[in-house]
Amino acid sequence: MELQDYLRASIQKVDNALDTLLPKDTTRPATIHKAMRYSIFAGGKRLRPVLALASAEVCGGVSDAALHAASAVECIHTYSLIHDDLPCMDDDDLRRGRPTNHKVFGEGVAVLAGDALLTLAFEILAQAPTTPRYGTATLIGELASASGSQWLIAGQVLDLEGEGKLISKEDLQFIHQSKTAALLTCAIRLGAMSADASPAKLNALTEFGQSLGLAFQVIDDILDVTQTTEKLGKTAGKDVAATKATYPALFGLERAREIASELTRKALGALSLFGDDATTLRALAESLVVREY
Ligand code: GRG
Repeated sequence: MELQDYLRASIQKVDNALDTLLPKDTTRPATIHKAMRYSIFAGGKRLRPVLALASAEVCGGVSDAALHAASAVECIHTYSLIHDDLPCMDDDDLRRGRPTNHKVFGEGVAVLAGDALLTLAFEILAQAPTTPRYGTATLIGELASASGSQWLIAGQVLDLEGEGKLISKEDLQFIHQSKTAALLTCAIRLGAMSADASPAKLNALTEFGQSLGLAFQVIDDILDVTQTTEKLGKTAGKDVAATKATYPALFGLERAREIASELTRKALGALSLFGDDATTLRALAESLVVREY
């Protein structure tokens, strides 16, 4: 199947799952459920859920078994975007091509919509089918760790503290690993777990996720300086305006591009164990390095 067709079919499955798993927007209190659905269905790329589905398949499983994991990770991702856009964080007006959650629903409801998506993620994952190797506690522990104060939130804290400061290459890499690569890797690992992946396959996919996640954030840094707000669906040039440490700021645009390609090659190398079974994951990784938004 061509990558575009695979993406279309997978995104449709994920959207259907999210539509079933999120409370209806008429459920009381309607405001909070409208706000949650507003950001979840705002047209994100659904990269993390698609990676979860493809990782289940590469381990010999079926994508449907990974839908709870995929949806849970997308809920965490969307909560982080809603909170990141708040005036007390990045203070942004535009996300996924639409006014940010707090611009539409107000700051109080936006905070609560983020909180509710964070909590719902664990409720969804608690309902995920389990396998002989991976029970509910393992799945929940994976998501809690990736979203917690040593990964996702660590990245955000260091990002906030690093504004306007000159930071080292090592610190920048740690921020990117924490705020981006950890959740992306978690999506991949949870997908693999839904297929009862062997430890060797899980390790290979973890390495794949860590390199791909870092490459994804380096490219995100590059797009912030090379693309328009219209194309990105979020405000371009924010990193420069906030004097944030980024790969282009630290290494220059050309070297940042090379680093993204090197990381993508490293990610592809981690898939060798899977041979031809990893065609979809390879195509996905290759498409990310040339993406324009
Ligand atoms: C816990 C508040 C809080 C934040 C954690 C994730 C994060 C740190 C902040 C969000 C903003 C940001 C720059 C995150 C880095 C990860 C990233 C590139 C997010 C955008 O992901 P895409 O491009 O977004 O996959 P879509 O909208 O397509 O889903």
